[in-house]
Amino acid sequence: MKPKTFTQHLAALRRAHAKLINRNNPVDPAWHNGIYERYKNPVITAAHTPLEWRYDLSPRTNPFLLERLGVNATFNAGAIEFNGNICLCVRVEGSDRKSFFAIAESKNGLDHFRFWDEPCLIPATADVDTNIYDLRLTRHEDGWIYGLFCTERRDPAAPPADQSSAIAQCGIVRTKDLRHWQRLPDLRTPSPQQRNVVLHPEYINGQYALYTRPQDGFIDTGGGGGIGWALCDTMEHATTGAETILDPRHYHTISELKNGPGPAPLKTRAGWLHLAHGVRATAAGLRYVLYLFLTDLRDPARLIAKPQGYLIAPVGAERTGDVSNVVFSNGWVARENGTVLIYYASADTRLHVATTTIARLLDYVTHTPPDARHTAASVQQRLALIRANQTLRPPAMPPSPRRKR
Ligand code: M1P
Repeated sequence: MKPKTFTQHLAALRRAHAKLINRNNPVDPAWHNGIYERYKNPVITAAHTPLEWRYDLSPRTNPFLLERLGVNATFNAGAIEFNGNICLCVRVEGSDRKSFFAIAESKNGLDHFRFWDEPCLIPATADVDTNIYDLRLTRHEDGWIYGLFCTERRDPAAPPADQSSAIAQCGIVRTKDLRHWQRLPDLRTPSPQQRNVVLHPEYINGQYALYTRPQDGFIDTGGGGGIGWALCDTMEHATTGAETILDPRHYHTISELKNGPGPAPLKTRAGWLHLAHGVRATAAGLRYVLYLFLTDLRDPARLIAKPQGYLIAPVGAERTGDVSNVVFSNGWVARENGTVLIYYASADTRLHVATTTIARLLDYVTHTPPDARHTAASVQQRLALIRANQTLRPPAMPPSPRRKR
């Protein structure tokens, strides 16, 4: 067989890429919990990134059509409705382990996501970021769209033998069009490290409000941890006062090791709806799941409802990848008709969508009992459910097929 020419090889790559980004994404019929739908395919994978970002497409300089700059993963995306479409600010991780942000857009938010021609150009501060990731988008009532993300630099106190200790802080950009990003000074808080910081969409008594995740060390939260709340006067030189913890960690729960805010909360008639991640330790490593809670409409730092357990945990193929047993979310969108699109990544590798409605999420968050904290009380919760069901008249069963005699 004759080897493929450059042109044939490139045509095959283009066909495969077009097929991938144009495929429909049906609901997964095998999944049912009533709370949300899952979908058959991830919405964005590394293979969705444009060929121009990975290959030198010139037969003169790249006669073997080699991939020059690989993409390792696409995950943890901020999300926003923009000009009627869904735009995701995706964390794209190159094969060199550096992450960057890129906008991918879709009409329905479920499939046909297409990256804009070029990734986002995020200006660096004087203290250049080594890596940036996990951007949360907030459309603030001041008229700007803010992006708060994690910026990481090597810990200057780490000895030369330690090439992994870092200082994580919150970087800030703002934009009006998702194309031009104005970099503002990094957030300053009383905590030595910060990850997962989120801007609340409304002023609180004339101040900006932030959900934080204070931590003492780069990996361990240490004495810190829990989802915090802090106020600051301006985003242009954002400096907060003391953080108060609104959702602490608890022994033997889904977030005993650490937790962190996900996307900016959604405003509902019953309160601010929050999506967050919780982490526990297992013999196989850390397990990240997503959970929901509600805070007071007038005082968003006051927790008013928190169901026990998780909302989303990895299932099936979602379980494996670069960092297995992880689901993470920093983006969701509530549409005007009440639909909610939840973007979650699995195993720090690929991005998925789940769909639900504000009505279903409020029902879930207000009618699921809170964590009972110990087994005996947990069994009581389940007994209450079972016994209430026992008082119901048995539903009419479909007639069983008659046997032929
Ligand atoms: O690997 C799982 C997640 O770990 C970190 O999250 P957290 O700070 O809450 O532990 C982040 O690096 C995140 O990007 C990643 O998905």
